[in-house]
Amino acid sequence: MKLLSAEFIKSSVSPEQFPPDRLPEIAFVGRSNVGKSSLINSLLHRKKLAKVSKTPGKTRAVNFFTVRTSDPKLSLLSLVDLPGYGYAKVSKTMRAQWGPMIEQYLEQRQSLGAVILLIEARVWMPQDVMTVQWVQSLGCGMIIVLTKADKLRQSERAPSLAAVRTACGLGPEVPIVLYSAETHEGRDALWGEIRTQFKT
Ligand SMILES: Nc1nc2c(ncn2[C@@H]2O[C@H](COP(=O)(O)OP(=O)(O)OP(=O)(O)O)[C@@H](O)[C@H]2O)c(=O)[nH]1
Ligand SMILES: [Mg+2]
Repeated sequence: MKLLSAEFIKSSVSPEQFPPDRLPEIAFVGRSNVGKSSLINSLLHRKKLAKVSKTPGKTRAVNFFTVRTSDPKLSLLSLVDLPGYGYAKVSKTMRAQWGPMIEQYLEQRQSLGAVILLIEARVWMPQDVMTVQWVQSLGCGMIIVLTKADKLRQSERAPSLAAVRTACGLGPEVPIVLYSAETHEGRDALWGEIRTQFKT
């Protein structure tokens, strides 16, 4: 599969601003700083399409990207970078706005074909487990990505995968991909899973 183009479409701070619900869509969900924006850049072979930051809470809006690929099943797609959850330092008002916006997006977006749920390998938390269970209840395709795989020792890789599968009560049908946005490990595997899981 070849990437033909990738472009930023718009940034929305409320559901009324979301672009039309037309293209098959993939959403990236996970805690602040887990690596959502970095993963989007890595998947798209771009360095700065989605804004990355060391400071958690960088992505404060819902950002939409449009991607064309040579794969007939994934020829025209929308990718959505959601703000991270669980970052304590943002103001209460902001958190009160984000939570419902993310929930509303995930529950109401008709064209949502798959959710990529990011969890940082080794440092996952109870909130991640709850999010996995909630996303599963939405009924769209779900792929778990364990991020920052470059920080794991070889001996930690298999146990990290197994620990997340057990903690989240995931059956073998839910794919978990180890990914590093630094080395791009997992990129082909993740595109393969997107192709398989995508509900059109
Ligand atoms: N070592 C390593 N660092 C990573 C990786 N992916 C992301 N990071 C770093 O983690 C930090 C956060 O990355 P972002 O991509 O901005 O995370 P995010 O989930 O979009 O964060 P918010 O927008 O705040 O929700 C940055 O300092 C990245 O460089 C990875 O695969 N390996
Ligand atoms: Mg981000």
